[in-house]
Amino acid sequence: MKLVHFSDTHLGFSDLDAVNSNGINLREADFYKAFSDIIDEILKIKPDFVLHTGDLFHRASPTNRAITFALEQIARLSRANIPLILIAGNHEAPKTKALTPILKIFDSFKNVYAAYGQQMEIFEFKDINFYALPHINSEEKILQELERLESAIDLDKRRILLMHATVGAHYLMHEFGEWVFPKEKEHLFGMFDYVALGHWHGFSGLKKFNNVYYAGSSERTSSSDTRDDKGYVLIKLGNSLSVKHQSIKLRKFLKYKIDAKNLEKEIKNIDLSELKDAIVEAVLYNLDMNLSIEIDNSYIRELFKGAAYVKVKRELIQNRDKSYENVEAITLQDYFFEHIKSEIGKKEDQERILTKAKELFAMAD
Ligand SMILES: [Mn+2]
Repeated sequence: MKLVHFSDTHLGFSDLDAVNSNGINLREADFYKAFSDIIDEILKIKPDFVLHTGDLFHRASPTNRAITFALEQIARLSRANIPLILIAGNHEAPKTKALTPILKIFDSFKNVYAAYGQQMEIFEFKDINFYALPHINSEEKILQELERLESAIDLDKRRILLMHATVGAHYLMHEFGEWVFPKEKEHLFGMFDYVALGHWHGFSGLKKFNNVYYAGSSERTSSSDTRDDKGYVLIKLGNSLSVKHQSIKLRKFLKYKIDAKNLEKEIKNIDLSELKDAIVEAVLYNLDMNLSIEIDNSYIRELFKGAAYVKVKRELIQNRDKSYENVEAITLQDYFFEHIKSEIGKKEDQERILTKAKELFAMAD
């Protein structure tokens, strides 16, 4: 039996101040592409089942574009008669009863089995059962559902558990409403052929068990996520379990550290062929205030021509040995003005910054 497990596709996520040629946020479009790339792969693999372990959508109320896209893509699986088992994650689960869960849109879909109703669902097939535990807001209700799960396990069939949770402190996402799986219930995992987890954005097999896996996300939800293991998991269930992660191709994220005092020389070392369609973070370091004023962001962006987006970050030199005596005695405004005078050499620059600073302090008063 072949299964594909993917997760955390966050449709509707957008980031950075950049749009593509269709006027759609560049990163939002990247997430759609990652999703359709995975669906393309699944249609080639033709697995017996597909699992999605939550955060299909980035929000509980996604945009029309995100909803339309999801419907089109899931319909491709449905038409191919590949059953999809789906659970709600913390991002798409409504926090109040007043809101209809978005995953309800799949109710009338053939071959789609979605658990989103604040309770565990069991989807039964001929030789295999799927125990689908969606994100549940109430901690008390979760524990009840775990009890119900334990007593409902049918040991005569193959068994898959789907959850969107943090298992063990290492996988904490530090997000509002995330669910930490109770340690004293971890023995349950041994009762399943495979435990499909969502929530953590990197592919990961849990060391303590040999059948518990996070599929990871399909794209990067932040520029600090430099992992390349974005894609899906291919599972073979036979006499033993085989789990293999397949990465998909993503837009490149490139980071450059540039010594501002040696700008000309540093620029020459940049490999321009690498840049095409990449998202670039250019960190200018060794900057003093004068130099920072001289180097314009548009100048830096021009240097990385061909990149899809360039973010310029500046690191000013910290002057640690400068100390102000009697700091308490002066106002923040005076303290700041003193700082400007001591840091900016050029008189006219000094005047310009002081004028602007006075204006801003007046506004804040
Ligand atoms: Mn997520």
